[in-house]
Amino acid sequence: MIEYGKTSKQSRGPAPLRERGLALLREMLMIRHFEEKAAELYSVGKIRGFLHLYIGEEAVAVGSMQVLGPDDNVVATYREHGQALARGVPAGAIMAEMFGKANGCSRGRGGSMHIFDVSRRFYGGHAIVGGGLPVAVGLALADVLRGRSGITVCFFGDGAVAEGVFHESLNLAALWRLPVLFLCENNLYAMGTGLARHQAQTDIVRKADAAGVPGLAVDGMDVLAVETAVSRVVDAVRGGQGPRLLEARTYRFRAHSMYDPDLYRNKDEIERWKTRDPIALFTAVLREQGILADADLASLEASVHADVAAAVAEAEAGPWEPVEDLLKDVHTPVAR
Ligand SMILES: Cc1ncc(C[n+]2csc(CCOP(=O)(O)OP(=O)(O)O)c2C)c(N)n1
Ligand SMILES: [Mg+2]
Repeated sequence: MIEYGKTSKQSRGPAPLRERGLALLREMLMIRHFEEKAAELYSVGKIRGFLHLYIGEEAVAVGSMQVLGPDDNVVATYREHGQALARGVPAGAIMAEMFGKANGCSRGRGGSMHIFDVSRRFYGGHAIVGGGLPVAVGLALADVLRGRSGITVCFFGDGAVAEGVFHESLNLAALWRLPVLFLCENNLYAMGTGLARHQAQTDIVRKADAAGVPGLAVDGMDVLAVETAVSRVVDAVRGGQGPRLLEARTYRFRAHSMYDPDLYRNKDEIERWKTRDPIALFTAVLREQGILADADLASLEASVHADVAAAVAEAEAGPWEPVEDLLKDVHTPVAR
């Protein structure tokens, strides 16, 4: 039988195995199809600016988000559509944001890299590599000072471990025993630069250890393994033991961004990783256990396609911000 981690969602009442398995699969399929549609819309100029796809990494966002409750904070990077969808940010609000429409979750001002939804404690979307790390530490400190019980999960890439702010953020979080889970999505590349090309120490768990933050690594292509590992480290963080780091080993199947010709990776390497596609792996698990029949998969696919189509329709129908509002909220008047 598939083993599920002891998660907070689970503690709200164990859903039947079949229902939970299909829900996890649906969330991953939603991210995959949402992004495939975004790529298509980018190529016809409906979405402009930068667009970084999460395709291949879906198990990390979906597995980890199962463990979080509404009082927890999430901070992500510019590759954040997956985390935003898994956190429950409405697909239409994300799509409209990418269209630059006023009904976008950041009112069309931020685009793909700046998905934000305070009502769901989803604090970005950060275009600066490592930019979310100190924000996460600040959110956790605010929770402690206000006596709130939530924890903060900060997603960041392997490229961010090269930034000074990574070490500073881990140091402060450890020193003040702040409730932060640093979740490194190690997809082996920072744009076109492989981890071993810019780091002498490529073991990210050891780097965290040096800052006084215990860490763990997990197979980021296995949604159940991610859920279980996150559940384990989150138990420690919630229990007041201070911050933890989880390194999810994953891979992006697409180029860094829509502008990247992807010439630095060996095609065989990409194909090898595709044999561990998180959606295909989990589909196989569910089939083996008799949880998923062909008809279930077909109906999941159909309902996800319908949701993506509805999100696009919402974005298309949304208004543009009036030109006279363009300077609104750009400058704060200084009181003299
Ligand atoms: C401070 C800073 N330096 C450089 C960049 C340019 N840049 C954008 S994405 C990126 C790679 C980051 O890679 P990683 O953290 O591994 O995330 P991934 O794209 O793999 O998800 C770089 C260097 C930036 N946005 N911010
Ligand atoms: Mg990376």
